[in-house]
Amino acid sequence: MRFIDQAEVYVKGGKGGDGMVAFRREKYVPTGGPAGGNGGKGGAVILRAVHNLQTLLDFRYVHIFAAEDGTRGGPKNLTGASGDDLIVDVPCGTVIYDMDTDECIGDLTEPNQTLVIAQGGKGGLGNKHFLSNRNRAPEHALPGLPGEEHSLRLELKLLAEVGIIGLPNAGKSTLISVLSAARPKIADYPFTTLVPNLGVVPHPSGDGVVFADIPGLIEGAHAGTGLGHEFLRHIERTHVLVHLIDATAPDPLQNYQVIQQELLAYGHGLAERPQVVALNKSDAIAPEDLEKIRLDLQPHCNSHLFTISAVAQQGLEALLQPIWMALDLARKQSAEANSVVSVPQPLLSLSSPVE
Ligand SMILES: Nc1nc2c(ncn2[C@@H]2O[C@H](COP(=O)(O)OP(=O)(O)OP(=O)(O)O)[C@@H](O)[C@H]2O)c(=O)[nH]1
Ligand SMILES: [Mg+2]
Repeated sequence: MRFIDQAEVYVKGGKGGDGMVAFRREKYVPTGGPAGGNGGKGGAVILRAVHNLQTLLDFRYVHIFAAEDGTRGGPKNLTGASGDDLIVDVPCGTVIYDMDTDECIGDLTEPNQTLVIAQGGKGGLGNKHFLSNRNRAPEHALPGLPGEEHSLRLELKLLAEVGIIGLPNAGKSTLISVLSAARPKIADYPFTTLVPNLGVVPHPSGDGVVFADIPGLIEGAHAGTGLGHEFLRHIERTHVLVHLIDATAPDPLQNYQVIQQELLAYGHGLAERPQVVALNKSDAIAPEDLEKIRLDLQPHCNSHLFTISAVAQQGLEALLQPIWMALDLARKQSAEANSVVSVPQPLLSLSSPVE
């Protein structure tokens, strides 16, 4: 199964309508003068972020988005109709690149945020416009201009604030399924999860927080082994990581270290991201063995090591507390940082929501 979080699309603004050559013809007015109207403006292609889309899957089937052309001017000075704008919905978190220059031209993060990606062409002037003292009967009009065209690459970086990571089979999908309404596939073999699953977990404030169950990482993930690099890219934008370790695995400590190593090797600050570490599957292991693993592992963790059973839903409340604390702190810090850092202007104008 291919993971769709990138898509290539071609967008084209509508062509402006042609200007018209026409003359007034009225009874008893022998030389009526030019009366050809201007062509209408072509429609624009506008990308709009919506919260009810989670993937770029739709773009696998439709790649070409062309807005409507303006119609040509009419006689009696009638301006042609403008072409309708074409609004293309994308998931929140879609980053837009120009394929020709590889330049980032926009980043749609908030619901209803829009980006005019291809302007429509202007309508051509009708012959009335060319009336002058020297030319009382202009016989020409201008054609409409073509709309802008771009080949774009859309990239979706999931906007989950909390990422659940760990080796395959650690119980990540099980955890998200008990914390949220998400119902991902769960199975006792590695790489069950091939695409990140999102789930909304209720925050004590009453708000919902998006968690992402990231497909299992393995050694070498940072260099592209397994589904690796793809998914590390997705957790770049999370504020907090929940690192799950299978307590029933032959060597939980080594499992922990493999993931830490991958985060470090990938860079982008992932290794410094606040991490809540938990040993999972406590129901399936004798208490004394569990204690031994805990003592083994705790000195290597920077924070408290939690013990949970996702299946038996034990220890989950305690696990959520440090997640909310770390998240609230990270949100505060990022709000402060955003208020001082000036964001580079995108190439094309980001506009307010479309009416
Ligand atoms: N006994 C026990 N088994 C669990 C627990 N959590 C998960 N499992 C089992 O562990 C297996 C793997 O669980 P998943 O949730 O699919 O694991 P995952 O980390 O999402 O795995 P990948 O998607 O392959 O990376 C399944 O058979 C689960 O039923 C737990 O708390 N206790
Ligand atoms: Mg899974």
